[in-house]
Amino acid sequence: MEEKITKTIVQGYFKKLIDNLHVDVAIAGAGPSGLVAAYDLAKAGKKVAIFERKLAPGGGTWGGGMLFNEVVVMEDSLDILRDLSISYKDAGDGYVSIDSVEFASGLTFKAVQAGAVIFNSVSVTDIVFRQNTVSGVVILWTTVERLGMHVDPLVITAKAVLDGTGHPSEIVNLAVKKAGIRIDTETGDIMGEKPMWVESGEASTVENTKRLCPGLYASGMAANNVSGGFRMGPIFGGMLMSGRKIAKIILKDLQ
Ligand code: 48F
Repeated sequence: MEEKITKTIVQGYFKKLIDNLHVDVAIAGAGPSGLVAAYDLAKAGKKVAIFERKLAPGGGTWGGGMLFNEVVVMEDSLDILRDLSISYKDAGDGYVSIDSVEFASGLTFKAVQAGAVIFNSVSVTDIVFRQNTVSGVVILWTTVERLGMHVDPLVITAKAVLDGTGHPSEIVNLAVKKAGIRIDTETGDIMGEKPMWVESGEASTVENTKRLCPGLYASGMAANNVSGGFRMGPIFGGMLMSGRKIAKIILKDLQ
């Protein structure tokens, strides 16, 4: 029995890994925007792999606001919640409230059920940059990254790479700083997130969601950081709509 269990885990994991060495879309970060994008892309028949640094996917959703585990969404993104079968309570004035544990687990479950594969505890540490196009991600176990061990990474090639890493926009940062890519922002560089202004941040998260250079896209707070949007705190409709918007853009580009 001991051998059977171990063999089943090892075979199952390595089958998943080998099946995903080349994907249509590689997503860095399993936050709300990355998970919605993964769900839509997988549902549309694309091969999608998400690489998430932490053990638990869900990004900044679990803790609600200041560890009070409720999140707020405006009614303009209710269609996405319904689509994902995530329940919500009317909070009046056009807002709804969601149990953040249901939110995080629902987004994760739906993305995986749609066919996206999540590799958790795996960090994206670099990009593949070929012929002026972002063509994949370089991955490493988070434990190896955190311990600073001198171990070479592995590579996943992809037709499109989505930066869903949240506030630090780590993948776009690599593209700009390491590959010297001029990205599609006012300055051609990362403009940096502005302080809290909820209405503006919610709107600009969706506006700033776009392709930044051949092969590279950003969603959620990564998109906002890159294009200099305001932050918005524990309201998540913009993240959901950003994920949906970037999935549409990527699908169009892959056609
Ligand atoms: O930050 P995060 O939840 O991304 P998001 O979709 O949503 C932002 C909101 O949660 C919140 C907010 C809105 O109200 O302000 O912050 O933009 O999730 C980002 C995920 O990416 C992972 C990180 O662990 C988190 O789960 N991540 C970050 N860098 C890497 C990474 C990396 N280099 N490789 C893999 N995963």
